[in-house]
Amino acid sequence: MNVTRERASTVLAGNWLGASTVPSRSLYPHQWSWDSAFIAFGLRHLSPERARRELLTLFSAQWADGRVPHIVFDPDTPAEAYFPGPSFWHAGRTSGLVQPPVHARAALAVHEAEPDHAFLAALYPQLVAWHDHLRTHRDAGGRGLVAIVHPWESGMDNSPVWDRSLERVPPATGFVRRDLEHGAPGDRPSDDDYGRYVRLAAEYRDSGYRDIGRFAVEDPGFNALLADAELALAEIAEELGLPSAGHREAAARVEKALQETLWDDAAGFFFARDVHTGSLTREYTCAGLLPLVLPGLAVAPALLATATGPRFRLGRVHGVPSYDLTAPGFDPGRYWRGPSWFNVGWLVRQGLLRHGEHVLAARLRDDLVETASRTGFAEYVDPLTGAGHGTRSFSWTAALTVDLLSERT
Ligand code: 2M8
Repeated sequence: MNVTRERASTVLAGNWLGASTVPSRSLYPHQWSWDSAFIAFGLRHLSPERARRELLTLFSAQWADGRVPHIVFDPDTPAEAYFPGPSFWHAGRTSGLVQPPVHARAALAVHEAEPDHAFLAALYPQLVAWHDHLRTHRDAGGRGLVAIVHPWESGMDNSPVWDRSLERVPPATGFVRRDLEHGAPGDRPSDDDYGRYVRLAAEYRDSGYRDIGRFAVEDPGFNALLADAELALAEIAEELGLPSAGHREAAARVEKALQETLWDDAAGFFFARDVHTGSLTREYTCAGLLPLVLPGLAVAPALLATATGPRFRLGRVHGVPSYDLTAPGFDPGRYWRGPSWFNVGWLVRQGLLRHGEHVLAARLRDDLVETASRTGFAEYVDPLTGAGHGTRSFSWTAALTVDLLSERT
């Protein structure tokens, strides 16, 4: 076996809890929603059974209203290992937030690695309920797009795109950050930002996880991944001999709304929209590149031009920078404010392949594999130097490396 693949496999074995995988033993010692989907993309090559278990364990924690919680807490991990832990959320063994819906695509990929109709049939109604939940409970702007109610729901927690919308949230105090025990403060969010996250989460909790509160944003990344997930669901339905047209229509509706609402033609970019003010936040973040995953995206050539231009320099830096390289606030090491993350690089590469950009896709793949291996599967890397940041032995970095290596052979 290839040495890098073997090391990645060892990381995933070390982070396996028996029925799911933690993103990191130290920094994130529970199960995270979109992490598990990315982990399944890698596990399917090592053990399809573990990949199926990963997703089924996550969906065993699905709420009656269809939401898939962003964290499923491990009962055997001490309460003080992560904040906010189970006692904060008042939601049994989960949190009450969500993360981007990449699960249908992951389930399909796991099935492709080792066909298992019983697995698909078990998950299909749960995936349908999950997407329905987003459509019915989160269309805060009334335009057919999902609004996130907390930066954590984007998966890109500390992105500069939330700064303006977070100004109306006073930071909470009187809690102990656990993340700083494992991560360098210069790599992590500031205390004020963390205080705002805690305040927002507490307010949402106190509304019974119902109210769209002070923070409601239509994020192009989240919505593009939902449209892609509907396309995956259509393929799953076809595998199961079920009607699929409804899923393709749902995908087309989100894609149309994305283009009509969040696309700025002059900028050649998708921006997030603050539902409360109705205006676009004109920050160039990697979330705005994620609509590339949609094969029918009409504006793909213009978006690719932005991706390869000075703001992201795709193919000429390490990975895909999380934030505009030319912005004054660009910080190559700080959480979601500049560094490159492997899941984003992997998703953008999928987009490149879907739009026929094979040379650029190959360059990005080689870079991702080399960087992951050299940094000990870092959580994120400096796009300019390739230096590792955040925690190491990070599960999705290892899993997506296995996936990229499997494709190559
Ligand atoms: C980060 O988010 C968590 C909160 O959910 C945190 O900062 O404590 C993000 O990078 C997110 O995308 C990821 O899913 C999570 C676990 O890896 O960590």
